[in-house]
Amino acid sequence: MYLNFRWFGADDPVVLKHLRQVPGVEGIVSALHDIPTGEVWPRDRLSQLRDTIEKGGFNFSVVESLPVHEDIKLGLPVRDRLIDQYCESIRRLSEVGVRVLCYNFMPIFDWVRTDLAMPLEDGSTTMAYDHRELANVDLSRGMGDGLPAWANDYDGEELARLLQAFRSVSEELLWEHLQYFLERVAPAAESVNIRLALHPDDPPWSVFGVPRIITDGQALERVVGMVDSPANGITVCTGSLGSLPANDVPAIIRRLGSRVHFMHCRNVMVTGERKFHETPHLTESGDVDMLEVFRALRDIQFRGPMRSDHGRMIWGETGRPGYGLHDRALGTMYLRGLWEAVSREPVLD
Ligand code: DNO
Repeated sequence: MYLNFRWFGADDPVVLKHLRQVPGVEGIVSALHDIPTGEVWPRDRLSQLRDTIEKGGFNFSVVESLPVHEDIKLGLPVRDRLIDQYCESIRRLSEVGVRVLCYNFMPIFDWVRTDLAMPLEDGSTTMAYDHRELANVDLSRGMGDGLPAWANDYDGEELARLLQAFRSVSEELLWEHLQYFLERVAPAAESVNIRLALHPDDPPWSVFGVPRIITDGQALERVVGMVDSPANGITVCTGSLGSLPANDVPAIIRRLGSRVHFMHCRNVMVTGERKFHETPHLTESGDVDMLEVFRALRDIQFRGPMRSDHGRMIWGETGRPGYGLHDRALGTMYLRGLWEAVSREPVLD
């Protein structure tokens, strides 16, 4: 395992020189966030990003995300050109030394929360989700307004068009579109030594009537079985999977084995049916047994990148919800400590 930190680039309020002071962090997870989905990422922008990261003392090890265009998820004829462009971006990532690519296959919406600053008893704030509150969201105003849709920012009109288009895409059809995509993208990634890491849907159920398929261990096994390439793997996000109590994350890790390409570690507390909030990373704070997650990672001899996922907002920090410096740094130290402990633990048969 090697530790990474997600950094959003030059306009991130979190700066690389502070990340240097978090012991154990070797790599940066980043992306070109301003390139419209579907366009090939420019070489000069990628090398610029790599240079900045290396000057800061880190490796540019992971890209999160290279977003998949909605027309690929819809299976439209234009997908062939879009997939070719996706493969070209992958080749360029390899040229700047990136080894892992995290992406998702959630239609329209990326991760969704209904409260970005729920107060916790300790005076911090955290993000929360309550499925019943989706009914109060006015989608005619587009996504910029109250919904954290990080990869895309469709206006009301575009959103209405997409919601309509996905109405005729069943879960099975979405699976077919994923297979079509992977059959073309996995060989391209394999040939340039990039490991794909599909992120589970967050939350792991349908939102706003749009299908979501990457919701549990069975789905993740289906993904890796679809295209038998060592490049075709998974981001195991403990928080996304953990918001569905039936998901046994350590067992999922053991079954996926060498196809776990990237780890996102955070904790959640499930407080009702399709209702949860994020907590500190510790096992005792939420429903994810982080120690058992780490034992599973040790047992599969995980050598890939890991990052501390969403933190609370603590010590008065403001900024991008979930992505401040302080609580992610605390989380990082906890994860580093768990790794040290499980690595030294005697393994019983
Ligand atoms: C949220 C992130 C997601 C993730 C994408 C991966 O904090 O985990 O936005 O980056 O879903 O494609």
